[in-house]
Amino acid sequence: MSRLVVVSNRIADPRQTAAGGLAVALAEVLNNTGGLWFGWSGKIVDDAEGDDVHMLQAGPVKLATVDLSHVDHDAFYLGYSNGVLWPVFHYRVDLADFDAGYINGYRRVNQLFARKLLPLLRPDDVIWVHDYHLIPLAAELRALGCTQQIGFFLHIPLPPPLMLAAIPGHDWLMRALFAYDLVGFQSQSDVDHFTKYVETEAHAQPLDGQRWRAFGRTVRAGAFPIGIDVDEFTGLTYASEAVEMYERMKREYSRRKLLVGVDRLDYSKGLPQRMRAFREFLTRHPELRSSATLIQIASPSRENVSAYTDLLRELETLCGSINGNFGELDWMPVRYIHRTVPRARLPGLYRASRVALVTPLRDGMNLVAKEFLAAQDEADPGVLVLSRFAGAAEQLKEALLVNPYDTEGTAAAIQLALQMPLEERRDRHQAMMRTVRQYDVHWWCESFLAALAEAQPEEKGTSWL
Ligand code: ADQ
Repeated sequence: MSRLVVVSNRIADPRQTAAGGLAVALAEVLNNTGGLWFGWSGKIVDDAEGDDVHMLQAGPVKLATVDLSHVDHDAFYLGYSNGVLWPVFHYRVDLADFDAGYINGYRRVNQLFARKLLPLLRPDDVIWVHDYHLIPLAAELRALGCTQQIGFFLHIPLPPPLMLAAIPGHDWLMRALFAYDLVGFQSQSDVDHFTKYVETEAHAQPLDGQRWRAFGRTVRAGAFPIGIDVDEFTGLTYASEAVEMYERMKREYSRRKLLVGVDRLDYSKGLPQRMRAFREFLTRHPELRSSATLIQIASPSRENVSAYTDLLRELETLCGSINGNFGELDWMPVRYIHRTVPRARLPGLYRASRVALVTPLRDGMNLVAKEFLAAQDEADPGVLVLSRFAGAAEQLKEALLVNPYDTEGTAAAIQLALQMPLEERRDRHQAMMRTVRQYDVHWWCESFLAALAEAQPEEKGTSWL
């Protein structure tokens, strides 16, 4: 079995349970193959220092990290990755900051990663690169002579070709995908956008519905919807921290139904739209008002990118005005918490909630939707209200699917969810859990790596760039 090398911007120590499902799943494969995980250390240093690789042995897995200089961090991470690619890939061209210097920083860091990773590689390694920060990594590695199999997985959506074309340098970026042997997306609609782009803008030749040829290379592309580790999450649900949380919530809200939202504070998650829909629900259903409370947890995220500060202010204002207008002495409709809740407690909150509001404007997948389902009591499960623009909506068809821009439609779904009879809740939950179990994070890992193994490396030593 070949050794697996995972490359991602941030790495997690697989020995720490707080790391989450993805780290756990990757750690399993890394453990089995005595693998290597390479990424940014999370440290920002003065320019002169930032060139060493830090090695750490975490059980059978090797962790290798590099520091970034302030200049590189600003241009690569805050600039191109989160100021250009993140907004445009989430259909928010209006929020993109197309500073000409960013792309150089982005390329510089990808070159740094390639240069530092190359000496650590063995000839039969299989390399799996993750996410939008590292799209050109394979191209940089190939330029240095790397001939190993390299796969790429995009955790966020891929927008349609015309939206991609708004990015200065989009042709360079998309061409770089052809340095991979396999490119994986979250959903079929992302694959369709890829297909359309490469066929129209790059004049790639479709080979068999799964592979495309351009720039002297063949790339395979497909949808590999990411899942959760159901057993791990169920384990967390019935461990003491989550059970304590569940019991506390049940006690405190014994006369009310809980609605829950758990997100990073990000404009893609549709938080103001969700609050407006909840306000609409409260306006339309005075009879249901004091029987429901929305707990919204929004963990701080990328606070040094300006679009995020604006969002924070908008959300605080909305929550304040809803509570001011609808609250009673003994009841506040919204509890908004701008902090990260420890992962071990979340399942308790999910289990105590009757409804989850997962209403992003655009989302690659959204794992909160799947985690909420996995934490429910099968005999008395809650209801998932899910945006049709989350990748998860392609799989979870039995959710109450909503258009988050449609305030009234979402408000109506909230009312339906709160009043849904037990039998219907059970049927929908059972059907969705079948999917969540079948397409779990292990399936995701195995099916991606199997497809990568099938995508034969070709044109050894092909010149690139
Ligand atoms: P994210 O945008 O971070 O991830 P999501 O999938 O919802 O979105 O969450 C990832 C993890 O973070 C989940 O395990 C969730 O429980 C946890 N989480 C989210 N908000 C939290 C909070 N407030 N407090 C504590 N934990 C929280 C990106 C893409 C997604 C894609 C994932 C995985 O944007 O579309 O599903 O990667 O591929």
